[in-house]
Amino acid sequence: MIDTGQFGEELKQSGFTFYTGVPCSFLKNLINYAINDCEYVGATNEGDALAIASGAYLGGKYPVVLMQNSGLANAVSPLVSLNYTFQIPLLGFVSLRGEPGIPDEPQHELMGQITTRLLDLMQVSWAYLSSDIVKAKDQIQQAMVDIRRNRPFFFVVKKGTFQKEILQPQELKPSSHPLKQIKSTYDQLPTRYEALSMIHSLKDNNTVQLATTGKTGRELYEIEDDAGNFYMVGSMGCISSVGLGLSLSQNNKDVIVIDGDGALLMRMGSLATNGYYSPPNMLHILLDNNAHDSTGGQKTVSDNINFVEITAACGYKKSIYVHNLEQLKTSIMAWKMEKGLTFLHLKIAVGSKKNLPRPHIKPYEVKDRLRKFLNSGSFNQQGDDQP
Ligand SMILES: Cc1ncc(C[n+]2csc(CCOP(=O)(O)OP(=O)(O)O)c2C)c(N)n1
Repeated sequence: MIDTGQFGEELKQSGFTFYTGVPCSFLKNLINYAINDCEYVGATNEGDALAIASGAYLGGKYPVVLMQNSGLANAVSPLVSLNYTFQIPLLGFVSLRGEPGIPDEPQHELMGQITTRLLDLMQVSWAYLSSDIVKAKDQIQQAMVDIRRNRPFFFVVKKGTFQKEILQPQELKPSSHPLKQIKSTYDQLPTRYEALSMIHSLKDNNTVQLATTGKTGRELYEIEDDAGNFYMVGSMGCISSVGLGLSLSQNNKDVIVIDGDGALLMRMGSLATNGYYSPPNMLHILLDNNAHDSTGGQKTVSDNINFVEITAACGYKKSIYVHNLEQLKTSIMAWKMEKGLTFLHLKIAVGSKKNLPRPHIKPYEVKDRLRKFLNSGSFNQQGDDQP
């Protein structure tokens, strides 16, 4: 068995201090180590964990993601369309429940058979983690080869690999009394382009704008391509988790997440994680057209959802319904002064700019440019380029 503390210290030496994931009993000792000795963000879903880790990477960290192999299925979308596409590396640990020949629960049987094939199919490099500490330390260095090439690397972890690590008592975060402002008058329904233009007009050099999948990113690019912008492609629903990882890693930057109703509804569990970790430097703006506009305008169920109540209940410090562009402007300006994790809900019209181009810049170039922008500021040297 591996001495978990010693292995964790080796990871630390290699630059890995930021962990996120969803627990598995096979990994609990490493998770306990991460909670006790490092920064650990407990995600609600393994896909969100990958997005949180990716945000932390943008912010200059080298992240570790922990998950059960059943959760690898939840992680497929960001692995293939975020990490692969943007060339965002991370170190993964996935347990091998249902290992062929070892008795386990029926729900793990098939995933146990296909875990490594699934990684192969996704073109993710992997290795079975040795239970010999000397070999395992060596394996970390081998994994670094892929990480340095901006590719994820996964260790597949068998039962009984890690020695016991006792979970220290954890501090509980008391829930706060959020400020809520609900809908109180009619909506102006600006276009998405008008809303994005307003958001972008208030951007300063200390601000990062993360735009959700589809036409939001494309319209933001059309308004102005900027080193502080990130245009999500694929990985629908992951943008606020990327924002969470980034905000926690770069607390001197203002992080503005621009979401769509379809995307937010797809991964609504992420709101609970955002609210709990509550980075004060994150502003989450929902442009809600009650439609999957980017794919042809099919209706979402957002008209039935009270996002202000939900985000407030999840622990956002302020949740505000904004009825028009003027209120959007004053709310953003107020947030820049007061900070605190804030959610703004704006109803917009369906439709987008005609002949909308796609970004000419490649996703990995957007990522490289953003990392450079984030980590070159004189006030922020948190970024750790060690590996
Ligand atoms: C996992 C996944 N499912 C589906 C899609 C296809 N898709 C791309 S954008 C989009 C609609 C997004 O809707 P919304 O977030 O409301 O933004 P809008 O297009 O209305 O601006 C869909 C379904 C995708 N990229 N990823």
